[in-house]
Amino acid sequence: MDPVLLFAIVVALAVVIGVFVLRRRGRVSAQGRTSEETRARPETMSGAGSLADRLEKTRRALGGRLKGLFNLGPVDGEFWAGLEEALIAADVGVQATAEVVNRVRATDPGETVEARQVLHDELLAILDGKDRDLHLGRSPSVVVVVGVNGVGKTTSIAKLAARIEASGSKALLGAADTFRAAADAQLKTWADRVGVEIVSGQAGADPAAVAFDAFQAARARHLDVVIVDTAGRLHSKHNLMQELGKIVRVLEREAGSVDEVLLVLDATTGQNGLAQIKQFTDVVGITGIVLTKLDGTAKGGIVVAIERDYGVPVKFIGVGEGMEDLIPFEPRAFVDALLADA
Ligand SMILES: Nc1nc2c(ncn2[C@@H]2O[C@H](COP(=O)(O)OP(=O)(O)OP(=O)(O)O)[C@@H](O)[C@H]2O)c(=O)[nH]1
Ligand SMILES: [Mg+2]
Repeated sequence: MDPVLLFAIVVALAVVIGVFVLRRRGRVSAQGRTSEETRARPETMSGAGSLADRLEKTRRALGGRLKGLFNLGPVDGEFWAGLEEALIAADVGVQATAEVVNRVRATDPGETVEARQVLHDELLAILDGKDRDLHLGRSPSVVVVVGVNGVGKTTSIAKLAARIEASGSKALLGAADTFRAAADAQLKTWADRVGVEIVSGQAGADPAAVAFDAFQAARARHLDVVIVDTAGRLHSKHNLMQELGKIVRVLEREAGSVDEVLLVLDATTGQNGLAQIKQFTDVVGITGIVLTKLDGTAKGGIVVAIERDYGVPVKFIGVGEGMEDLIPFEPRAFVDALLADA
């Protein structure tokens, strides 16, 4: 090839790559100057193992029951009763199960293989079409993470921060759990592992003040997202619930709005955990759910009950204890995984 032409191609490539890198940096560091909404939906990270592997317990329990139904018998009364039982056992919920089974029945499938396909589509129809993006507006945008004790708030925050950093944005963690001993040390350990900054307060300090300080620090350092960890609390603890309202109000006043309030639910608590959605929504508006510990339960069908009965989108699911084990919830992949053994 003509050396001059080769030189021109190399220069053109260098310019294109340079412009791409600069534009990317500009987007990340344009705090406070852009009103354009950025949507942090980092592409699916590949944790170890497939989604179907991580959902093994649910998959085996639900799939095992369904397999018998779909492979053996005819579409008769026993088949419908078995289908209902299998869905309820997977914690799809009584009402959602009745709805799904009625819809499958209404298509009058002649063969079990048809019923399987309709079941797949009906489960997907309940979950599909919801907005699951993490909506991060101006910088620093604010994410507050709430939930009862031990559901996985702190761990999920670390995983979420890792995703945000991997997508090229910068996160800061606010340790507003000043209630539980050593909660800030736990968050600090995670922050060090992820490589993000953390702002914490004295034990017993006003959590709203810590959240405020964290937001101020993120703004001063031109970071993109501040994620605020909060103490686990039961809805019956009136003072703690009021305190949560205060954290959100203070952040709203300071930041203009809180971009996301994520409620963390532990999937292993099954239907019992669902009341938490209403309890927390009554105090702070919930924008999405992080459903943790799906790897440790045979009741993964809970996702269907959450979305049908409460209409709040599950934005992320926790499928393990590692840093990469928080993945965006994708309905099709999820339903495919649920029925993989059926
Ligand atoms: N298997 C599994 N374990 C998880 C998952 N998410 C969190 N955990 C574990 O759940 C336990 C509690 O997690 P934390 O993040 O401390 O929960 P928390 O909600 O912050 O707890 P408090 O601050 O005490 O209310 C830890 O042992 C985590 O490793 C998950 O998706 N799968
Ligand atoms: Mg915690």
